[in-house]
Amino acid sequence: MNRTIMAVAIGIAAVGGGAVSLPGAQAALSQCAADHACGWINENFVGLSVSRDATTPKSLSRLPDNDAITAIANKGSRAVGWYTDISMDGRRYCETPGDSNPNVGDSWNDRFSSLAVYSTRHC
Ligand SMILES: [Ca+2]
Ligand SMILES: [Ca+2]
Repeated sequence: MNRTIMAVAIGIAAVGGGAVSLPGAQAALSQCAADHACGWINENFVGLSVSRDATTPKSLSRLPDNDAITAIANKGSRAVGWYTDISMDGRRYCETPGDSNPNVGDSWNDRFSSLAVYSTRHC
């Protein structure tokens, strides 16, 4: 146990300079409740913006923070599609149940505008 803690501490020190520490990131990911799909405006799950039940099919035609989402998680039981345009249009980033991504990357970052929770576990 002590060896594990030491290893984690060294890992954080090695990363250094990062905007967000690992303990902070874990706390932020936990902001997303069980059975929900969540999006954060900053990487490493900082700045929770949207949290939607992801156990029943539904859609959200406009995200509360348009073109701002950087980190996403799906703690629901169904696939979630994050769309680059409003009303489930444009390109789609698919998250299956249990997926999370602290930074969706340059081609998706700050582009999501709507989302859909599907009736299936895969998009
Ligand atoms: Ca962002
Ligand atoms: Ca967009």
